[in-house]
Amino acid sequence: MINHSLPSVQADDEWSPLRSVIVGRAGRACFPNAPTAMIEATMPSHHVHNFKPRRPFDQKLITKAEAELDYFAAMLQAEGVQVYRPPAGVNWLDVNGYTGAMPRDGLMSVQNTLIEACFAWSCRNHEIEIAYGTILGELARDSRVTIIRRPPYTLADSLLDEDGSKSSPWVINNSRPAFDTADFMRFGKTILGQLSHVTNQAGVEYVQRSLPAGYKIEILEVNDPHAMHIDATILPLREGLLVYNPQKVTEEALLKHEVLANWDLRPYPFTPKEPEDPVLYMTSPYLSLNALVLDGKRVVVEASDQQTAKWYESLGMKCITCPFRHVNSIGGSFHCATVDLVRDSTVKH
Ligand code: DAV
Repeated sequence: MINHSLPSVQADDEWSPLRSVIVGRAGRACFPNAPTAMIEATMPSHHVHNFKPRRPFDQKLITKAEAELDYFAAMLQAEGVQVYRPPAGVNWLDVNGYTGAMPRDGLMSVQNTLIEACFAWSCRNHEIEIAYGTILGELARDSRVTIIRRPPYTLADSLLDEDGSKSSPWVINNSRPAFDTADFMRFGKTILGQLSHVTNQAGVEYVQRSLPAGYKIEILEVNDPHAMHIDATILPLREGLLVYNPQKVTEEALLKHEVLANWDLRPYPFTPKEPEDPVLYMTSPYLSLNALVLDGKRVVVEASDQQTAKWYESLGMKCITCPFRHVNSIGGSFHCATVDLVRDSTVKH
């Protein structure tokens, strides 16, 4: 299904009206089997012991997460958004993988280009092909679109120094490009990114080389010793309004970026706590900032998160609520679980 009026990929910010999107599916999701040093660097310390090789998430948790993803996808379709889904029932245990519920980590649209991540975690090496390969094939039928698949040299298993030494704050070295696409946020021609335990300088340079002409990456200075993904640190709700996690980034750091010069920058005012059931195995409790904006006026918020919904409404947004706590438990919220493929940009940034 190709919409012939718009390319199958055309999006360069986080807030213009959403027309087409991928919504993930959990499948038989497992705790990702990454080296202990990588898990310890990134995951909540009280959950590290759960990350054992070939350990699926609890089936009841997955069943509920799938139902939430289906409901969310149906809600987007009812809003007129074209929704692509990965195949149902992928057994990630068989392939020693993680899940198909978190497409944002591995795919990023910039204008008419879709970039595949060069994951640092080798248990994710086949995730994009298995979960989204068919979708990418369909999108690629549009000759106006460029899809940049991960080249084999970026699969080198060289990111951890054998002697366990570290010459930077990050657990990975710079021996080959590594990045998760969730370490970048699009603000038009400027993309703000962060270095993290899964994104190195070579990865940032690879993304920069892959961008369409005229687009550039700027690295945001964050204070996040466990950094992995920037999409619970900053959230642009519309052009000119950004919410940020004051534990991880300062207004001063944000204002170093020209693209945010005239923006209203609002620190998230609450200190969220991890729910008791289901727990957040893989993230901080700041998932309210991991939201999906439909069109700069409406934002999708987790159904139980009334305080955030009220606050976003006080900032002039309309909130659409959707249950998502079981998806949250396995790795992220609405931003993580989606990849926006087409947004109607009216403003040229
Ligand atoms: O704050 O733990 C969550 C984003 C996951 N993609 C965090 C980052």
